[in-house]
Amino acid sequence: ERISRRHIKCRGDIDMLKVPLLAIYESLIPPKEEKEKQMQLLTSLEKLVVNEWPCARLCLFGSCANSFGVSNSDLDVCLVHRDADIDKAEILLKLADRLQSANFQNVQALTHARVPIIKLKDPVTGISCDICINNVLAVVNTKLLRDYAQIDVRLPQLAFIVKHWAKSRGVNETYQGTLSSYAYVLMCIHFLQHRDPPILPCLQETKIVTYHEIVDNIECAYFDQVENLKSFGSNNNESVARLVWGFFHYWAYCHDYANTVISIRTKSTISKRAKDWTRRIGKDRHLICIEDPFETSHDLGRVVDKYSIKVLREEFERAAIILQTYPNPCEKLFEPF
Ligand code: 3AT
Ligand code: MG
Repeated sequence: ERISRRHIKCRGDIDMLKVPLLAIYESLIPPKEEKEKQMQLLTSLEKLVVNEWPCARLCLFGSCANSFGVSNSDLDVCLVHRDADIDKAEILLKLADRLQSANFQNVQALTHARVPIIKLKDPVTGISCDICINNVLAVVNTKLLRDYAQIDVRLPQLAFIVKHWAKSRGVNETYQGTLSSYAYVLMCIHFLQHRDPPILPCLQETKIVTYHEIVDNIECAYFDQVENLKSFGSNNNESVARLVWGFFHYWAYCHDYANTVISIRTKSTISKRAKDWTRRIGKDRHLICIEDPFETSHDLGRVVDKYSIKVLREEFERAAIILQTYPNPCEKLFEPF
């Protein structure tokens, strides 16, 4: 059945869904005042941090800085300390103490997490925020995503709709074995790189490198002059409606989960065998493999287990079928699970 469905042609009237899907996209874009509030919070946090650690700075990362942030997202903040050998737990505990004294709410230091963070809520703006330390790779992958978003507006349109779908359907919870927002955005980029003709290039595969950093011994290099690539996808005139349908159809019926890795780093097919991502090692199962664009030994799919891979693939299929067959699919597509 999977094989035969692979070749299903998109419904003839798919482009009619462009108007309602774009209306959903528009409704998710944060209003200008929200950005201003985020900056206000960042400024007050930075004052407090610089006061204590004069050589530290704060950087935004994640969806508040990668242009894939919907309205009311949390703020992801990274404290960048020049000294790489600092004791992160010690700084986090001291910072948590200062934040509490400064009347921030729900301040929690999670020093034993894989990425140690402080969680807090700002009573002035109502924004929730996570602060981590020296997570410079996340700051760099945030820039990469932001640069991709500049190339073709169909990427942010598709990604907002996919993120909204994933949150509505309960498949955006890494602690329950489904995927992070970051992983979904990488899947959107990969999908648009593989349209025919392609809508996005592989920025890490172009001959010219205009951005170069070495972070935690990992080379991060790519072409970041994206204003020169604004017409890259102009030979492809697929509407966002066709792409949303195509996205779900692709992950439901076309991707070879057993053998191939999802990557945005290169257009060549990467096999799971080549990365030795074929067996379960400890908790990591590699049932869906999504390569981090810079930390290439990192599989973002490793949180997915035997049960949640089934849930994910059934959700992709459900979405594809609804878009293919319902006269007014939008409500059903985003129906809470
Ligand atoms: P939301 O709008 O908050 O759902 P987001 O883009 O902020 O989406 P996350 O909160 O999942 O995404 O993650 C925040 C950033 O942290 C995104 C990315 O720069 C980085 N990040 C998240 N997960 C990973 C990971 N597994 N490996 C490397 N970087 C990651
Ligand atoms: Mg976030």
